Amino acid sequence: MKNIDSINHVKGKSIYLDDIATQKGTLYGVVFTSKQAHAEIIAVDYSEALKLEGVETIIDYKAVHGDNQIGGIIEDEPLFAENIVDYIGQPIALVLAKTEKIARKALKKIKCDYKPKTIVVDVKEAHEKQLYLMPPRTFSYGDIDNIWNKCDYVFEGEAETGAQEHLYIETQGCYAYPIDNGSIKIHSSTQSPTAVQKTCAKVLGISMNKIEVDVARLGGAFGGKEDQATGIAVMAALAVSILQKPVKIVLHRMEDMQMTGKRHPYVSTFKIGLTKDLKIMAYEAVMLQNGGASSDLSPAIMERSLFHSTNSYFIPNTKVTVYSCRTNLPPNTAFRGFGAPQGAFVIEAAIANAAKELNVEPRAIQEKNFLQENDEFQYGQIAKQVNIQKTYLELNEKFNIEREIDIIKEFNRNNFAKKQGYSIIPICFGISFTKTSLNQARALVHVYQDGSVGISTGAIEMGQGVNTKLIQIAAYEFGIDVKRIKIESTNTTRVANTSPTAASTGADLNGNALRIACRNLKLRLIEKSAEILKTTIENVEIKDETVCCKQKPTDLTWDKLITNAYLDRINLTENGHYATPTIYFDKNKEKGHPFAYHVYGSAFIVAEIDCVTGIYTIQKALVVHDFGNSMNSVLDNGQLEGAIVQGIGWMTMEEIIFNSQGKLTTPSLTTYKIPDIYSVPKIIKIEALKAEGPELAVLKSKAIGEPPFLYGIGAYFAIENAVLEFNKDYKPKYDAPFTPEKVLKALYNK
Ligand code: LUZ
Ligand code: MOS
Repeated sequence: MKNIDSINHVKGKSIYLDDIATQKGTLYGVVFTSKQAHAEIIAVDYSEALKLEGVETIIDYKAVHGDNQIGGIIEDEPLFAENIVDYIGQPIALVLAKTEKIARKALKKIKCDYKPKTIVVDVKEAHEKQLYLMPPRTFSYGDIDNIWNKCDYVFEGEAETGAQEHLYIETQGCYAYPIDNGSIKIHSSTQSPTAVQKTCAKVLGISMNKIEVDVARLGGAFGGKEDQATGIAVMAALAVSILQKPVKIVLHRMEDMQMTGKRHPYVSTFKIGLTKDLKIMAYEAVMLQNGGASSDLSPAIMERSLFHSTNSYFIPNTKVTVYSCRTNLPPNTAFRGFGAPQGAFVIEAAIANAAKELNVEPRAIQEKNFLQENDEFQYGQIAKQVNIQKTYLELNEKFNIEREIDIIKEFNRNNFAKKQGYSIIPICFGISFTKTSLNQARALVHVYQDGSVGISTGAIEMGQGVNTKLIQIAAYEFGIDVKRIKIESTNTTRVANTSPTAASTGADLNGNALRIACRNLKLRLIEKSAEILKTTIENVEIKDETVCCKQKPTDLTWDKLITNAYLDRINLTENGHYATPTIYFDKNKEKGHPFAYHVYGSAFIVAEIDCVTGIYTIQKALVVHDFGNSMNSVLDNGQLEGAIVQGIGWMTMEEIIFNSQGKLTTPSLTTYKIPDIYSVPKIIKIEALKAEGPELAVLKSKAIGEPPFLYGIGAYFAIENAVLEFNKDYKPKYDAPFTPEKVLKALYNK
């Protein structure tokens, strides 16, 4: 089944937030933000701005009647700055005017006096000064202290990964308006409608039932709207509550890039110990996460870095610590992979480093240390249905990797000014929110009198195709055509207390809730069918829109059945609730069983560099991925391809630079480069591993959103290996992104 939105997307007919017809009298909100990265606010003068014709009002923290607080996990983030600003782009006030143009004009007339304070941008400096957003956390396993002297080889090094801009096509935005009796309706471009609802209620000082949040779809999110859509929505709702008029805020691209947080950059040190036969006996790492000015989702991201710090390997002795450092940057936030790519990069760097020192290929180490069935993860979960070795072996077989490598060696022998490099990157990603309580969902299903079906869940469609999967699930459960089913917008009055659509769990959680709702409703329809057909329920099933009795179609069609059921006053509405079974985690011990299952895969990545310019291309990405029993391979392959390209972008060309004053010097697409059609791998080939999917994946179809992002890590090492082909004396730095400038230096430096 194709994505249900694809035709309308291509025609430009799909409705996004900015397409919603606005009501007469709608005011436009533009955010006035800090121009200093760390300062005391001495005075803000709105008087000149307020004089402008068409400016309605300007609100700041003084207008907040509830709590001026939007921090979701830790309450350390004001909606509007009060006396102190902590980063450039931090909201200070909201200008409301009749048009966006007037509001922007007014913005320039606001005067703000600051008294500068010490700015910290660098994560190492923050660590030295012990500026932390929260206490550090450590995962340990085995006996790290007494293992080093038993290792034949021990290597130490550093690894660094940069930030990444989400660059969702649709920028952050919100449209809110008063409805009856002091209630407010909010259209928000958010992954987390309940977070918007709850935080609006808190800031406005009203109850959650007075806030209705509705989301049709997002033009991309990638984690950037898990938490950071909330602030914008709350500003709009606050203005609505004060003015009792509709208010719209849509950020400009450069505003969005300057105001919002990004993927956390990490600076890490590692120590790895191996035996003579390349078994990794010990691994120790300390990771510094640059969290920005407030904690946002950093505690959860820190946690996922720890969970994925050994990637797809079993290492009998480990100790990994993450420090979340407070700096004067916009609060960094969720981004596809959520700390896992950062954690996995460090172990892959450690392996690459050991391999280079020992003069073996990294794959010689990788393949000796793959996680095996019933191994224990360092957090206590026993690994089941482990497919990493299988994907690795199939990668070698299906794509004849030995031959691929021979071709590369041949190429390198025959070329001086061009070199190719390759890498193999295995992945392992745990599926479930690491915070156990978030692993729940609900679905609401109506069968209408004409046999058509309406479904609502808490899932947000952000281009990933979750709505298509949900329709497939309902069609499958009812035994009817997908054309009968409509998926409604995500709305907090229809489905409440939703978890964010995040952690790759959207289809699993909402799909399972939907299955439960459909099955319970279908049970009543089966009972009714049995009664009409004068048989017992075991004999009855619905297939191809027809009730079958003992596997033979009867003349009781779906339409007739629904008419009968309605006239007989049978309840044609059902609500399903799903909570992932078996998962738990004990934070005191840092042990438990946090994930429903894991996703595995292996990729072979080939890079080619031009040794005169430092410019490179990614020639190939060959992948064997563990989809389980994919319920939609078109969508799943699309997610996989997109994730690889986004991962490659993070590892290669996407470079976020803040200067020492905390100013973003790459706030637009002229200075921040993301992969385009020329920079995607020339060849991407994907093979699905033949393996039964786990019970806890919806219809055994494994989660797809984030895991394949980690394949991008392979691009870094492929480029590095190409550099080493040209410059044998190059000392790898494990400093991503590996931009063409860095490659050029690497080619000619000792
Ligand atoms: N969001 C979250 C996530 O709140 N918890 C998670 O574990 C997670 N994992 C990946 C992406 N977003
Ligand atoms: Mo996410 S990084 O699953 O919002």
